[in-house]
Amino acid sequence: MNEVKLATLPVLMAVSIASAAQENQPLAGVFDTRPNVVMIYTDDLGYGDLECYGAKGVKTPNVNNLAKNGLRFTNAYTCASTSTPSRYSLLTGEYPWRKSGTDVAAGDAAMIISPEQYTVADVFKDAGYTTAAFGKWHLGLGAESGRQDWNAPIAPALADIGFDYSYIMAATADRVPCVFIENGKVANYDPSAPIHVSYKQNFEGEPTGRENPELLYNLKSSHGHDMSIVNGIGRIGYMKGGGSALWKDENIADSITSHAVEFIKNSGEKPFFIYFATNDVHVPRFPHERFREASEMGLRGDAIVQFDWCVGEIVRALKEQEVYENTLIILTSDNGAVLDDGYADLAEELVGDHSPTGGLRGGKYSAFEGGTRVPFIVHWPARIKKAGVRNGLVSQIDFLEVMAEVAGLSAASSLSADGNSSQVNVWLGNENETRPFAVGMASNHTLSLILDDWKYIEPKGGPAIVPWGTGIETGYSTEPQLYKKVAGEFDEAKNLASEEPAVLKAMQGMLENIRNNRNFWIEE
Ligand code: NG6
Ligand code: CA
Repeated sequence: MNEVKLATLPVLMAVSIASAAQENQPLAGVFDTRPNVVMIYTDDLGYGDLECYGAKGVKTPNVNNLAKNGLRFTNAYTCASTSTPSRYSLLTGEYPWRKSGTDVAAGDAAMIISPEQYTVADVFKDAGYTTAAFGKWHLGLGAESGRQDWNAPIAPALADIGFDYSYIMAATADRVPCVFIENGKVANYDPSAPIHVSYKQNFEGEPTGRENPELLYNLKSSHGHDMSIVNGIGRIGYMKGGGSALWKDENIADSITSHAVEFIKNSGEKPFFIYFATNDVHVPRFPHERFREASEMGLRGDAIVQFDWCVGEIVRALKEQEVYENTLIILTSDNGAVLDDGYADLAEELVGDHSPTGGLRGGKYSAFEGGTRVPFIVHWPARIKKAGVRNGLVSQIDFLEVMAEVAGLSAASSLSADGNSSQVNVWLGNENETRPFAVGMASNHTLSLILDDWKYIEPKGGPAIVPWGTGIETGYSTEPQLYKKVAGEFDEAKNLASEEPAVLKAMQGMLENIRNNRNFWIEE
C-alpha cells in the first residue's frame, strides 16, 4: 500500500530548461483543430463557493453548466495560498518560492515576470494565437518599484511578456492605483487629474480612511485599508488624481467582461488565448446593484453571483461567434476562501450554513487544504466527450506546459522550470491518470507536499491564526505535520508524523528533492 508506493518515490529526472522557445513550432496537422483557450481565474473563490461544489445560499448556473458538460476536479491545487505567487506560477510554470519578490505585491511593484522569461502567453504567441489579459494583474508593472509614471506609457508591461492586448487592474481592487490600464497606459486617462501613487506617504491634503472615516460611504474597513479613499472605500496605498479614469467598484466586473466580450467578437481568424482574471470575490466586495441580494449571503455571495454572470457573458460571446464548441475553458481560483479580509461587508455574519472552503480546514493564507485546494473545471465540447467528476491530483504549475500541448507546440525540452507536459492527459480527463504530487506554499512560505493519500506540511514557526483579523487557521507549526486521506479527504485534525516515521521521512526527502531540483519528476 502506501509504503510500497512511497518507497519508489524520490526518483529524479533533471531535465534542462529551454532558455528560449524559438525552437518551438506549431505541430503540423493539429493546426485546424486547435482550440481557443479561456482561462477564467477567480480571486479568493474557495473550494466550496460554487453551487457545483456544494455551495449553499448562492446560485451559479453558468459555472454549473461548464461543470456539467465538462470535467469537475476535486483534487486540484493552486501553487500558493495568496494571489501574486499563485499567478506567478500559473503564468510561468515556476514555483513562487524559487524566485524572490513573488509575495503579495504592492500596487506600485515593478514587473515581477521579466521580459526574458517564457510565459504561457508566449506559448500561445509562438503557436500563432492572439493573446489577451483582462482584470486583476497583481504581478507588477514597469521597471522599478515605486517609480512608475502613471501619466505616461508604462514599460515593461504585458506586451513584453506575450500579451497582444491587455485591460487590467495593476494590483487588486483594494490597492491603489484604482484605474484600469489598457496596453500599458491608464485607460480613459483624465489629463485634468494627473495620477500620483505612493506606498510610503500620503499626498498633502488628501483624505485617508484613518483620518476621515466619515468619507467611507460605500464600505467601512474592518482592518487595514485605511489609506487613500476612492469611491468611498479605503484602500492600501496612497494615490492622488485619476479624475474620470478612477474605477467605480460596482462596475469592475462589467468593465472587464465587456472588454473580453469585445475581444472575442473581434478575434478574427486566428485562435485566441484569454486570461480572464476576475476581481470577484476579492475585497472590497462591492458588486453592481443588479446583483445586490441575489444571494442569501450579502455582498460576498452577491459577488459570487456577479462572477457567475461574467462566466455567462463569456459563454454567450463564444456562442455568438460560433466558437464555443472548440474553445477550451478552464475555470479555477488563485487561492482559497476568506470571509473578513479587511472590510465590514458582513461576510462572516451572513454566511449561514454555507462553507466557503467546502469544509476544508484553514483558508486563504494557510498551509491547510482550505488555502490551496481550489475549484477546477475544464470544458471543451469538441474534445471532452465524457463529462464528469475527476479525482486525480492536478496542479496549476502545469498550466504552461499543458497549454503548449493543447496549442500544438512541439518542444525539444521543458518549457518551464517546474511544469510537466504529460499532465495534458489529466487535464483533459483521462480517468486513470493523476499527477504524482502537488506542492503548495502558505503565506509565510511554509511548503506542503500533497500525494494521493498523504499530505506533509513542513515545520516552520508562525502564528496559529492569521494575525490580521481573518480568523483563519494558518497550519503553521514548528513540528512536522503528516496527514492521511480518510474517506477521500485529508484528516488535518490528526497529525500522524510520529506514528508514521517512514512515510514522513520519504516525504521530507521528496520535498527536498523538489526544492533543490527544477523539473523534478517521478518516473512512472
Ligand atoms: C492583505 C490584505 C487583504 C488582501 C491580501 C492580498 C490587509 C489587512 N489585508 O494584506 O485584504 O488584499 O493582502 O490578497 O491589508 S490576494 O488575494 O491578492 O493575495
Ligand atoms: Ca487571491
